Amino acid sequence: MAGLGLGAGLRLLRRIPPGFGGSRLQSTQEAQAVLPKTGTTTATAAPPKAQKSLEESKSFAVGMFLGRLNAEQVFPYPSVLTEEQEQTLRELVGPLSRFFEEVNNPFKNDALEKVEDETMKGLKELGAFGLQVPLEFGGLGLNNTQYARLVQIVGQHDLGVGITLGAHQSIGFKGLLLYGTPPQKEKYLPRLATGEWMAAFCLTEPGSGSDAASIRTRATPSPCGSFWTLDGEKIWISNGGLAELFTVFAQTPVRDERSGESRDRITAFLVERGFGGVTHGPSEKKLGIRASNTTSLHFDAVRVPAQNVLGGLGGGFKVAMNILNNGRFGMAAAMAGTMRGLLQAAVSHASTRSQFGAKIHNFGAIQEKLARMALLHYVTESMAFMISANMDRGDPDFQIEAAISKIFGSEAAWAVADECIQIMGGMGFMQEQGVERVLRDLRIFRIFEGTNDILRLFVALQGFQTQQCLELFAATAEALLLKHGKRIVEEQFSLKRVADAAIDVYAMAVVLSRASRALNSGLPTAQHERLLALSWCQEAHERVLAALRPLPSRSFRNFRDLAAAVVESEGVVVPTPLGF
Ligand code: MYA
Repeated sequence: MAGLGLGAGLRLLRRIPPGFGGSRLQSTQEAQAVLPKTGTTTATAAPPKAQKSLEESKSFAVGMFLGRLNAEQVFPYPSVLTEEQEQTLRELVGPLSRFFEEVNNPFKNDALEKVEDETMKGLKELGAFGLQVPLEFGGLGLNNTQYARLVQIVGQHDLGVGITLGAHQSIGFKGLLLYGTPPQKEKYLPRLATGEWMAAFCLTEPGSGSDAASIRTRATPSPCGSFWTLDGEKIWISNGGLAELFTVFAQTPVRDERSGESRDRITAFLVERGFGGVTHGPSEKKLGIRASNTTSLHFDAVRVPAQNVLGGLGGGFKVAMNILNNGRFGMAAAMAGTMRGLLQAAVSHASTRSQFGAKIHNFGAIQEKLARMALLHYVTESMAFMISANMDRGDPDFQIEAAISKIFGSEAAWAVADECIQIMGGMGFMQEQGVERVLRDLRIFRIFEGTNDILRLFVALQGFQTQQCLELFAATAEALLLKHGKRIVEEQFSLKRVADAAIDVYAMAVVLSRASRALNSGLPTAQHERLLALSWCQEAHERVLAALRPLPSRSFRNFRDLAAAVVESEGVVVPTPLGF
């Protein structure tokens, strides 16, 4: 695990008292002391607040690891829209859906490797570039729940367009919304809201992917203090070739108040293309989301005014993390939309295609696939709107849940696309059906905005930091901590299983909540939702038990040895059965 600090976990483990043998933290204060200060905020609020004490945290996921059922954030299933907000949303849903059905052409965008000019123009007219920008700056002023509903529509029709819009507002200028000063907002938001200017988020570098803290782009202060000189290279930047405004993360010298020494810390900057010295590489050739623009970016002695520091000197790592935390539910919403479209395509085929004298939806093998696809969709959609509502209510702790929803949604959508193609058989493999494009587009969602592997470590380690867990979590966590001590952060085999169990427990709570609401309100779909929830929970329960069952360390050692041999041989180790 060289290079991957997940340092908060390490720092925590350094604080475990010598001889820690399953004894729990004595007090909430002790537990609180080891939790990272992962302050978060809603899109339009002031900069993130410090994390409240564990006792006060309403997060279901934090509670889960504390051995406490924090039901309040999850039950009843939240409804946050006022009548007016619902009305505004209804007035947007129709035109946006029609736009995607009648104007946008995902086949053409994919083939052209850009979003068609007419489509871009139409999206701007609809206000799609400023969905969450406050009204006073020319945006639509939507909250997270309203945004999620619209993102679903985009995700259902064209993920390439979704990334163009998402890279702009979900991460490109989200930092400006979260941390911008009033003059920064006044200067940039109006142009960004209309789409006159596009934005991009510049974190990743050739040598820095998952290990975000290792970036090498550097900003040096001028002697007079009025500007910074920015130098460095960023890669795989969505909207890199289109954007006029970049949120750029760079190392900066920061004086340590106590020691007086200068050390490097990350700072975020708002960088205009027009500052000079900003160039981009050619558009990358990609497996999917081809309609979106991806390029490298080069910053060569760019003069950035001091007032363009975003979120304070040295605060850039937290700025980056909180932008990502705030955007992740949007990915789950987009995935829920994609699955809705895929299920429609699969059903349309299964209910018209006859084989062996019957429509194929009558066969058990197809029925199981359709049912599982519906389950995965239901869970993802329930998570996305649960989290957006939690954020809209001002619940400060949602980052573990948001990471869970991103992991779950991206894997669910991949599985649903795969099964959709399987149901459609040879037809699904053909370009003209459009599902092969969706499959290609979906592959990146398990990789970007934090790989699912890194996010699983984040979920498990954040949970471990509380040191007390629901019964089985407690037993597992303690056993693992006892066994591995400070080296637990390196035990990725075990951490993955704990994260998988946490994801399943959260998914169960969310669908139980949504189905209960449907039953209590007598919705026409209530019985169907009850069945979805029950079916999901039966299997998820078994998976949790299996994931937390101690695995013989031999299994992990075997994986390690097998991988080492493959690496050593630079590929397959054994010859063919013929021996040559
Ligand atoms: S953008 C590129 C995405 N890149 C990443 O996601 C990078 C992944 N890496 C990381 O996140 C970090 O490096 C990790 C930490 C997590 C591995 N929230 O010592 P540490 C705090 C708040 O553990 P490290 C892209 O892909 C921590 O508590 N705080 O850090 C484009 C500690 O604080 P303190 C956090 O070991 C996609 C400090 O930071 C968090 O170095 C395009 C240091 O922690 C957190 N999460 O590694 C998408 N994590 O010092 C388009 C850590 O106080 C959008 N900390 O104890 C599409 C939208 C959908 C469509 C929309 C349609 C409209």
